[in-house]
Amino acid sequence: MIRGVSMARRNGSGGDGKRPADETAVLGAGGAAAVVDPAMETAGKTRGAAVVASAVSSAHPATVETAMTREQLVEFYRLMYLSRRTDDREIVLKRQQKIFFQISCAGHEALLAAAGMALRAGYDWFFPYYRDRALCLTLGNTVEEQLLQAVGAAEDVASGGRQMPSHWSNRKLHIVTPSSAVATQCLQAIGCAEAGRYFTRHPEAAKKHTGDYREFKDVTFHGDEVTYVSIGEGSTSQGEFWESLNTASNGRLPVVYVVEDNEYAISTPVEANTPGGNISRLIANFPNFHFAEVDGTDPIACYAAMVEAAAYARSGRGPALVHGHVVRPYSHSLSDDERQYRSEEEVQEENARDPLAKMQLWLLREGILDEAEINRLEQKVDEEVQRAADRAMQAVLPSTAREAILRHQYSEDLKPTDARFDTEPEATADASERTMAELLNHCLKDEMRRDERIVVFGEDVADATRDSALRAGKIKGKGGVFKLTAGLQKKFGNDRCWNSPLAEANIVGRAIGMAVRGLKPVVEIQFFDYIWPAMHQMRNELAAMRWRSNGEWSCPLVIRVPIGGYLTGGSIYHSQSGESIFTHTPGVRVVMPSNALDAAGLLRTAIRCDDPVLFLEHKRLYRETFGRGAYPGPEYAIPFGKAKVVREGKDLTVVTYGAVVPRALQAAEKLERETGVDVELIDLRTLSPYDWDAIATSVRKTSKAIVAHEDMLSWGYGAEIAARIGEELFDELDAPVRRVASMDTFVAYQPLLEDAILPQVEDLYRAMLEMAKY
Ligand SMILES: Cc1ncc(C[n+]2csc(CCOP(=O)(O)OP(=O)(O)O)c2C)c(N)n1
Repeated sequence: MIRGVSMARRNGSGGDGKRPADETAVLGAGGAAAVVDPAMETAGKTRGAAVVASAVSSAHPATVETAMTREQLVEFYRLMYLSRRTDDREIVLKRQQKIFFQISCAGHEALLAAAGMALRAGYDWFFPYYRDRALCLTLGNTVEEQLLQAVGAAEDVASGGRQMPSHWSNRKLHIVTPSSAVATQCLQAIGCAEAGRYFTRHPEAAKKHTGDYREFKDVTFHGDEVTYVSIGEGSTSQGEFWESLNTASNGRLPVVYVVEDNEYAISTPVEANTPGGNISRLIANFPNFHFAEVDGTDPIACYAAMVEAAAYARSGRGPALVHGHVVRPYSHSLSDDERQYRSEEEVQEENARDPLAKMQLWLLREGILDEAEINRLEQKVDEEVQRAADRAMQAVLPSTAREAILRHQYSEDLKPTDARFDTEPEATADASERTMAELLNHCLKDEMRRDERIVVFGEDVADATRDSALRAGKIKGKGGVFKLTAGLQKKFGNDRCWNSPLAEANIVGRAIGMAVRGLKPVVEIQFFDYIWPAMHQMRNELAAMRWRSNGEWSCPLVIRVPIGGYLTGGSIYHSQSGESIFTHTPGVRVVMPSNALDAAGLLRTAIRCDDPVLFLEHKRLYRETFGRGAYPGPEYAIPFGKAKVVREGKDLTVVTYGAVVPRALQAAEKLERETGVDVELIDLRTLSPYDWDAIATSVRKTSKAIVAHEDMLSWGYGAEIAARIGEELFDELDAPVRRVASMDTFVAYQPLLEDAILPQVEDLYRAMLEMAKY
């Protein structure tokens, strides 16, 4: 018997050796393969059977070269078999409890090896799905590397033991670190493709620079590169898939999508996810796309479809999407047992389409390999997998030292706390007092002038998308609902400042993909209240990317967000706070200035540093009289983690930030006037990192502490600071630490209610007075 044919279907609870693939299955006979050209679709025609393209048959009608040599065909089979054998070895290792998770590529090998063969490792860019073992092996990832990830070894190149197996990542090959969240990768792939195009148009921007994040972000790009992204059919239900189609289509981006349709999303069949049961039909009207639907178990058809898709995208005509109908011969993962939700008959039917057995039989039938050659090839692969497994079993495991665990949470190269960001304001000719909004706008302009890698996008941030009237000087332009980005598009062009679709995940997901490539997106979320669609990208992607890839990948960027209430009528959806949700997220820096000068200095540091920064701008402070400042020049920067003592005092400490700063100051001044109590007021300015030394020094002096903020009291930012003061400064305290914050509810519309809900000067005054009595 030929060795490969013995590979029977397995399920999660134990390879039960169901019937091997039906020997009547054939390849390249047309099957389900059809390349759908949008133009031909509209003409009512579907080009069928664009499948057979090999050394033995060359009836392919396409213009691109889709023929494969004998060597390529043999290599194709070897890669498919290598992928399957690696899965099988992992399954054994999981059962032996030597690895801790397993999810396979079984049944998807033909489609993915084809994708790998049609694309260029280290030239094109890859955002693969967890099923993409065969793709990664084809690109040059080794079995040993894959098994090192499975054991969680220190030398695991993908993550150093931080990510589950099948979370492919390899810098050299341009395989970008993924999360486990399905569909987020689609938007990142869009950003990646946009960055490639941007650098092609602005090659100067790619040059190395010292003194900021660019020192650590080398840029490579090719004018004809493409970005690959793959996804399961179930996950196409996620909005981020659709948001990505919007931008790929609108921008005619060189993205090659692969939808791996095995008809199941764990136990949920395709018809429950996709209306009509076929994703190709739903997406067929997106303009500028090349679509292909193919039998994903037919290697030759897959290769032809992938070569055509890649050629289309590479030519700059637009994105391509290959929808491959594959099978899932093993359960979803080893944690799943498909016998609970699939009938024996259904499973048997699918067995006949196992791509590995089909390919093997086809090679035999076509005389490309004989039995002995197949046996030799498979034996060599088996030995390779065995050797890799042996080495992986001996691998050194990661250090459990605290510093090692925390390494790469943030940039190890350039910290925003660095002294280089500590500069004095420049005395300029114009000393007039400017608002926070003005100085932020100046800072954006200065930085964009200095650094061509900065791009600004978000909802309504451009001056005018339809720009002819703008360029003709007939209209002034919008520049953001708060006008913070006014004039950027006009000054720096449409490539550097543009309006995004109204989709927050689209903004952040794309920005991540761009930042991976070395651009510096400074994006805007229009209101903090609407940041939530982007939360998935922010927490699971933006914040985690550097840590999860063990420092191999990073996405330093800035997300500017107008935040907060005190607006008189802002109500629930224009007054939210929620900074502690993000300070509770490792990997992202959180900044919240209270005045114009700090805002300018901190935004500059945010832009020049090497970490992702959430830059929270209090709407109420944008144009306030309080805290205006003179333009501090184009180099003024403030390091993160350095609080400002707004008012020195000796009797009690108030720690606060944002819009509570002016309110606390007012309360403190009133208190001193009326009672002589002398309050020390600390403005944290950056919330993560925060200046513990400043807090501790002050509390040691005053022995009393109030933490005040606008966000809700319970589970808020103050809880952490108060707890730490209690833990570390207990002996210094003369009174329990107190918090002043908003009520534990939303902000209401009616101004009387708004006033009652948010902390006011009187609340702060009362708390200070009571605290002073201890
Ligand atoms: C956003 C998100 N929701 C849920 C999950 C849990 N989950 C992991 S895989 C999966 C099914 C995916 O199905 P499909 O996209 O069809 O791919 P397949 O596994 O069948 O290849 C689910 C629900 C997840 N990883 N991410």
